[in-house]
This record gives sequence, C-alpha cells and structure tokens, in this order.
Amino acid sequence: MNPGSQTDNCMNFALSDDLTLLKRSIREFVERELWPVAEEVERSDEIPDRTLLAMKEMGLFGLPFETRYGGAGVGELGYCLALEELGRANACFSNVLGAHCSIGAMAMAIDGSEELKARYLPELCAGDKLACFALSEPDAGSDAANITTMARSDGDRYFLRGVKHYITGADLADFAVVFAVTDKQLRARGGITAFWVDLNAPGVSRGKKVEKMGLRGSHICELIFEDAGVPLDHIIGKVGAGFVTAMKTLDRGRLALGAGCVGSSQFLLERAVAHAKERVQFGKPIAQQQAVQFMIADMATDIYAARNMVYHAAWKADRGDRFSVEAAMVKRFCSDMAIAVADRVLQIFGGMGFMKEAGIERAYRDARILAIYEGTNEIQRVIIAEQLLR
Ligand code: COS
Repeated sequence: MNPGSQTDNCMNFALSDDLTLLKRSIREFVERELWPVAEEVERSDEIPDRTLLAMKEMGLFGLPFETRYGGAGVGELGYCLALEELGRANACFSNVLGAHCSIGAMAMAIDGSEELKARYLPELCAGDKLACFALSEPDAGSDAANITTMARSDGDRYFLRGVKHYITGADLADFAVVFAVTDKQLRARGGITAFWVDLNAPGVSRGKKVEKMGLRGSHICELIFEDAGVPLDHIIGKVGAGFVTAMKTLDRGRLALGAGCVGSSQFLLERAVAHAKERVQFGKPIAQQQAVQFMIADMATDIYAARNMVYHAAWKADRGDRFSVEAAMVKRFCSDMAIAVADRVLQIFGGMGFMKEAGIERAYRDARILAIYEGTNEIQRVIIAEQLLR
C-alpha cells in the first residue's frame, strides 16, 4: 500500500468469495464438458443433447435470475463472469445460452407481471423450457421501431400476424417474447407491445434454418405468425410499452455479449502466447520478435480495458442504475476488440492459423458477427452520441 493512503478511500476491485467460486466452477465445466465436444459441434453443426443436459444440470439457464424463481441469483456481475468463462469455449454455447438468458427470458424477468414470472420463470431457470427474443424482421433490423408484425385484439385475445427473422435459438425455444405493433401511428412511443408466445401453439411455425458464416451449433430461423392467438394476460409489461422493454432487454444482452468477448479474447491471447514461445523461426522463438511482442502487448491492454468496462457496467446494473450508454460502449468496444484479437492471433499462428485443425479460423469466423448482432456497432455509436449531444 502507498504510504499515507487510506484504505477506506479505496475502490474495491476484489471479487467476493462466491463470485470467485462461480468463475472457477464455470471454467472447470468448460474444460470438462465443452472443450471435448468442440470438434463434434463444428462438424455436425449441433450441440449434442448430452451437452445441453450438462448445461442444464449446471444451472446455466437460470444464472442471472432471482432465486425466488429458481435462478442462481448471481446478478449481472456474476452472469458476466460466467459468460466470460463460457467465452473460452466454442461461441455457440454462450450464444444458445444468451438467446435464452440474456434476452429471451430476460424480457420476462424485466417487465413480466408477477403472475407470468411465477408461472414461467421456474421452468425457464431450470432449462426445462427455453426462450428466445423475436424483434428483428426482414425490413426492421437496425430500425427496430419499423416492425410490421401486427397484433389485433378481439377483446379476449390478441392475434399476431407477421414474420420475424434471424431469431437465434428459435429452433430450440418453447417460448418467445414477440414484439408486435398495436398502434401503427405511435410506433416506438406507445405503439409496440411485447407478447409472451407459446411457439408450439396453433398459428406459429418455424421457417427453415439459415446457413451462416460461423457459430456452428447455434441456429437461427424465421418465426412465422399466422393469426397466432395470445391471451391478454400474456402481455409483457403494458400495452404500447414493448419498445422500451425491447431496449432495456437489449441493454442486458449487449453487456453479456461484451463479457463473452472478454473471455474468448483472453483464451485466444493465452493460445498465442503459448504458440509464440514454442514456434521457432530464424533460430529463436517468434516470441522474441518485437513485432509479435507488440501484438501480444496490444491485445492484453485491450482485454484489460474491455474487462474493466464490463465489470463496471455490470456493477451499475446491479445497483439498479441506468446503464444503457455503458452497455452500448461495452458492446462496441468489446466486439471490435474480439474481432481484432482473433485476427491478430491468426496472424501469429501464421499458415497454421488458417488451417482447420488449430481451431483459430473457427474463432475468427465466429467473431465477425459480434459487430453486427444485438445492434450493429454503428447503432451503438448512435446511442452513445445521442446521449452526449442531447
Ligand atoms: N432503455 C429505456 N428506454 C429506452 C431505451 C433504453 N435502453 N432506448 C430507447 N428507449 C426509449 C426512449 O427513451 C424513447 O422514449 P421517450 O421518447 O419516451 O424518451 C423510446 O424508447 C424510443 O427511443 P428512440 O427514439 O431512441 O427510438 P429509435 O426508433 O430512434 O431507435 C435505436 C433507437 C436505433 C437505438 C433502436 O432502434 C435500436 O437499438 N436498434 C437496434 C436494434 C437491435 O439491437 N437489434 C438487434 C436484434 S435483436 S437481438
């Protein structure tokens, strides 16, 4: 300690014993259950049922939710720590988990009525049922308020009609939070409502699975609603308040995404360091080349910055403070970093990195979507700048 410094004036960056234990147990789970199936998932484009079961038994599907609903109650910081560790495995696992925890069931936890939460959250936390988040449409991606899926009421029920697309986890999910227009004039300000929809009910169907550049094992597909009936008590929040529910949920999703970026980048950095010490060229390990050292130093610096941003924003979230701008900053910074780290690590591995067997090219392909989904990084800049220029 500095002479003269006062301990009670210090900020406390130490993790609690509980969070340290959580981090360690998730790391062990990743090494024991997820690493061994990495290649199988990549080859088959499926997460094996036994692995989904292991994730369920580990309690992963209830991590961020309150204990009174059967969740782990680890808060936003605990959830981010868990996702950081899960980021060390194939990206598909945190993707499947994120579709359910970070946004699907999260929308229910944020704005659902007490009756809805008591009825549905326990089975969602247990992983007995899975949820997804249906906002995007073919003509409404970044411009989320431009959705055209309509919800008409006959007084007893709402009937949904429209198509949602690129919905992560819709193939596995039993339920979706679906955002639909209830007043065309009001749109984002009072015209969009969030509905809790049973995906196996009449009027709901899934479109075909879409082939992607990466993230094998985590699927997206269309959800098609043809006058799908939803009871009035299955509205999440108030009629017309759905856009705000979507944005508040995405704040959480963006933060969680940032945590995964920290973990995947840290893991790749460790691999690059090990490789640079072993790989001999010009008679010495490439780790002795300043060009490689600088890449390693830059990656470590960016990861350090990213990790602290995530922890700080999660701390704000756990205090109940608004953290929308921090979440946008986290999402923009961490995803750009993860893409750059994957690129630099592939460069350090050289030709070997381009080959399938090193597993680096998979991480490189998987990283690219990070700057696009959960709101493109351009949209994150819009959110940050609007707040500053308001
Ligand atoms: N928390 C609470 N309220 C929020 C909010 C947030 N994070 N973000 C917006 N709102 C509120 C605003 O305050 C505003 O209400 P008031 O006028 O009463 O203040 C209302 O929602 C409309 O917000 P805004 O004017 O910002 O709406 P826009 O139509 O301009 O859209 C963006 C804003 C572009 C930021 C939004 O459409 C967006 O995030 N797009 C990306 C969507 C996305 O991430 N898709 C990913 C696919 S889903 S995984």
